[in-house]
Amino acid sequence: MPTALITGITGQDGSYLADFLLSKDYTVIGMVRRSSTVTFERIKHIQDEITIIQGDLHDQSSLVDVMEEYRPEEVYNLAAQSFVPTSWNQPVLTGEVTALGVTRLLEAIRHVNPKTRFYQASSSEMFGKVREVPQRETTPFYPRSPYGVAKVYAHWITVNYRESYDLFSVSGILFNHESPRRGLEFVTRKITNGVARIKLGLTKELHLGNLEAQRDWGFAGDYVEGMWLMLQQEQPRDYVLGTGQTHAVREFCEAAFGYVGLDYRDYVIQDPRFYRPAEVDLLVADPSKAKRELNWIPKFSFTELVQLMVDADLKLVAKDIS
Ligand code: NAP
Ligand code: F7E
Repeated sequence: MPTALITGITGQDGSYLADFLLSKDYTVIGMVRRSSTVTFERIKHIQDEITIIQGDLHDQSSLVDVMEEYRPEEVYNLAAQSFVPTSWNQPVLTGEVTALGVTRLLEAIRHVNPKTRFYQASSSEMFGKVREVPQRETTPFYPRSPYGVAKVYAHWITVNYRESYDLFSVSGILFNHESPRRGLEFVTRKITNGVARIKLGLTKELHLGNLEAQRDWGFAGDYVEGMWLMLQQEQPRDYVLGTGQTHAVREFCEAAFGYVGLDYRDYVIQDPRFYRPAEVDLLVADPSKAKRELNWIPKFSFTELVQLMVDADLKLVAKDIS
């Protein structure tokens, strides 16, 4: 069976992708960076079925070693400094990992085995101050954060290595995708976890930033299948994945609080601490190329996603206090 290397396996997407590839009988190698405490919360249920190895996108030799030792047929580069606000506080680190890290990995692939198929986790944040609505593969980029800028570099280096060295390297331009495994600082999870804590009496308020920003939110489990499909095509091409629906943060609040019988206006406080130096106001995907060529269609609706996340957080918080 094929071997796949996943960088960022301890993250939200890495864990769902590992679940998915195991279900297809892949040998899964997960690259993790060294840390003083274990960060395997999202993959503890499959820890015995995957091989964990140390490596870091900062470190070229670690990437070459991993490629030489495991010779994967497919590499999914999901590792990144992925939190947009942190990219203003740590812009150089964000560029090192999220942008240059991709070149390091592509170089390792080119030297060790140029037949390796490569997936780059690109982002709708590249569209930023959008030039057209909805956004598709040909929409010009206008990133609005150091994170978005780094992802634009990573996108073009992926395209460039395909065109320069004939690598099978593809860029999946994914719109926001969420789940109960989403990091707690991202707005959807912050809201659903806040709803659970309020409902169960642990707190009375939830501090958020800009409630008017609109995002195209889907379920992460649907999106990892799209990543895999991109690497199974005859030709390497780039694809947008999204639902084609957009909702404001305010609507997410309304749905999440409403689901447990609460009115978000009684609990949500708009707090300037969470405003960004430059905002991405509106994102909505045109995923028609992925539908046409990959037969990829997201299965979860917005309401189902909100409810899935609130239910999971209610369980989690209840367990924590029991
Ligand atoms: P995430 O939960 O933040 O996971 C990021 C992963 O990258 C973690 O496993 C992290 O390891 C790892 N990492 C960070 N720095 C590293 C380094 N220097 N070397 C090796 N690994 C490193 O992100 P996600 O939501 O799963 O997203 C996966 C990828 O898709 C990211 O590249 C993200 O930018 C991109 N993306 C995400 C979305 C979305 O809506 N989720 C949309 C478009 C694109 P630790 O566990 O040690 O921190
Ligand atoms: O913010 C607004 C905030 O941090 C969404 C990453 O996975 O998706 C993600 O980036 C919106 C923004 O995600 C709060 O201003 C309001 O407009 O959940 P987020 P993001 O910045 O869209 C893209 C596609 C990626 O590639 C990234 O890696 O919500 N917002 N109040 C808030 N956001 C946060 N985090 N916290 C608030 O309190």
